[in-house]
Amino acid sequence: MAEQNRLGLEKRAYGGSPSTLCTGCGHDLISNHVISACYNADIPPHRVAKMSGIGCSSKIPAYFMSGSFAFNSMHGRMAPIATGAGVVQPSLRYLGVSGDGDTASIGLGGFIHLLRRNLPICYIIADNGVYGLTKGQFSATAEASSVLRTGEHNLFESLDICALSVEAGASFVARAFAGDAKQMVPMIQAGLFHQGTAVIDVISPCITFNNHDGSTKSYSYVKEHDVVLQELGLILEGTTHHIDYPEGSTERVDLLDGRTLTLRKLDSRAHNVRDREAALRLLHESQEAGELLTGLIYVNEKKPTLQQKLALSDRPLANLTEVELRPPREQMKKLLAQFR
Ligand SMILES: Cc1ncc(C[n+]2csc(CCOP(=O)(O)OP(=O)(O)O)c2C)c(N)n1
Ligand code: SF4
Ligand SMILES: [Mg+2]
Repeated sequence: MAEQNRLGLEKRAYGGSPSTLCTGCGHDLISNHVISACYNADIPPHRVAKMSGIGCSSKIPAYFMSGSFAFNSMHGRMAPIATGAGVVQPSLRYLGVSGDGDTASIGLGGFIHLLRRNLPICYIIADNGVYGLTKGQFSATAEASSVLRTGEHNLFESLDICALSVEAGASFVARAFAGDAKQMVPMIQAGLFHQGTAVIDVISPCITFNNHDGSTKSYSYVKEHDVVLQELGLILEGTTHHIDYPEGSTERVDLLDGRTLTLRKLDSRAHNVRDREAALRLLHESQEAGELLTGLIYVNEKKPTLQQKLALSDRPLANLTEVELRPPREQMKKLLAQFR
């Protein structure tokens, strides 16, 4: 019999439709990592809502967990639609997949406000530096030094999604490489169990339009420049875990439902993941040095979520009765008095 997780589900219960992306596209690796992350962390597929926008990247949710809720929205509109869904149905676990074009160009306004509000969602950006679906134009995350396959040079400075997210008040900011399963699986799990918006900027090479010399988002460029900050691990609720790392080299991040993310520092810089200023400095310095830094860059476990700020019920709006929804008589009187 095939192996099962603690819910009694086989891994194939976490699969989706066959991919229609180009063979070798980094986005297909992301789908595989999501499947492993959710299967290993015993997440019931029917309690997940998959959100996306438009782009090759926004097709990713079709390739995992067919049994989940899903909303494939308009280009750049994943953030506001997820916010609406999260407010009326807070009991689902939200998993959003967007592209660098979808998030950092047309959807930038909505993205920034999602971060300010801290909606609980694992927000993956499949970042390939181009608009893959519309045949490979530069996106806003392409480095100024980038050259297209056609020889066209990028005219503009790049926008760093991680630095922007830290600046905008995101409570979890990470960067990863789609080709690194060891890093991606616990990172997605942590993003799903983080209490707030978890931004994961995943460098995901576009094999067709941006995998040549001159690209800073090709498989070979990432492998040469990747500087991994930490080795990540996830401790599940109810499991005992022995950490045999040397004293002081490990940090823990508290997540929902008794889960913990462990970070074993690999980089010689003693980066404190809870220091916002240091996170920005680190990103700026590493960019200057030509490094591609991956790992957990910033976390704030204490930032209240949108639901907490608005004191919303954790039950879906549709399940609340008329009596529960009606304001109390005294409140109603006070409200009406304001209009007299
Ligand atoms: C309102 C609107 N404007 C433009 C487009 C055309 N369009 C479709 S996908 C896309 C960019 C996709 O790039 P990205 O989000 O980086 O995804 P990728 O295909 O690279 O994974 C654009 C401009 C559209 N569908 N809708
Ligand atoms: S065009 Fe690029 S991003 Fe789109 S499926 Fe092909 S390789 Fe992937
Ligand atoms: Mg793209």
